[in-house]
Amino acid sequence: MAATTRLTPEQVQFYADNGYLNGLAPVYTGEEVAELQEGYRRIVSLLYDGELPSDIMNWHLTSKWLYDICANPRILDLVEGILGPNFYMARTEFITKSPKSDKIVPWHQDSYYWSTEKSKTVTVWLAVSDVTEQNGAMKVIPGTHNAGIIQHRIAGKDSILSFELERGSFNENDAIALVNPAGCISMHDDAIIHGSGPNVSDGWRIGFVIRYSQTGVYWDPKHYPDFRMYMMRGVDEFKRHEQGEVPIERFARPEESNRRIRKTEASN
Ligand SMILES: O=C(O)CCC(=O)C(=O)O
Repeated sequence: MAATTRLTPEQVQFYADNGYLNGLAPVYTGEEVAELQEGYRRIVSLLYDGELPSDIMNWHLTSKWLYDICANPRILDLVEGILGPNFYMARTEFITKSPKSDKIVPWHQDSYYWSTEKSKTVTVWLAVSDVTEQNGAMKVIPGTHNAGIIQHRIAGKDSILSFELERGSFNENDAIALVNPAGCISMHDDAIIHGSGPNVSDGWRIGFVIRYSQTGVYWDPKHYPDFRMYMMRGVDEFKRHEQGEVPIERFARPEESNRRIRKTEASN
């Protein structure tokens, strides 16, 4: 079993300067990685005809297996190093790329999409498959989280998202690929410029993405009708959100497809 590790002061400083962290000790090792991948197969088996793994958004509301990943103390210890003592889990999704897929995630800043207060939300990107440059690892442009939010434009047709940054508004040569074996996580700030290229490999690239916010952050229910806050550490001094109920069933899905919800989010 992987040991619980806290971030060192150097790692905290690196995140503050660069807006991301990678190369952390694995969260899941050995047997646990096999269980993680088996869990993924079980959750994907719940998809309706015509749905894709990337339609699995916020199923932590219904699946205890996913909720438990989000509440894993080994992950929370690392997140606490960035967000401090009081934070909640806000949203989750799988971001996947099938073998030989042209789909890309265009360069963007999450807080442009979310309209949440900048640099108070951390994304944990958990590698469910091995993640390599060939299968489309996420890339970040270090330090751009401190440059403010930049205007985005409508994205091209091979894009997984609706908006992208203009090329030329940053230097793509500065990009760092967050390569990781399955069971490891990276973390990134919601204002960092990031994206990912196509999957030119023969295997799937599978990431489970968890967003954690400081308690003061407001996710507007107008845009996020399925939003529930799950306090993960400390106290909620703000009480701006309704606390979610922890699901009971290990593998269960929302009745309604998430497709509609994803569209709503993309048009915010
Ligand atoms: O998985 C990717 O390639 C991009 C992920 C992303 O945009 C995010 O987690 O905010």
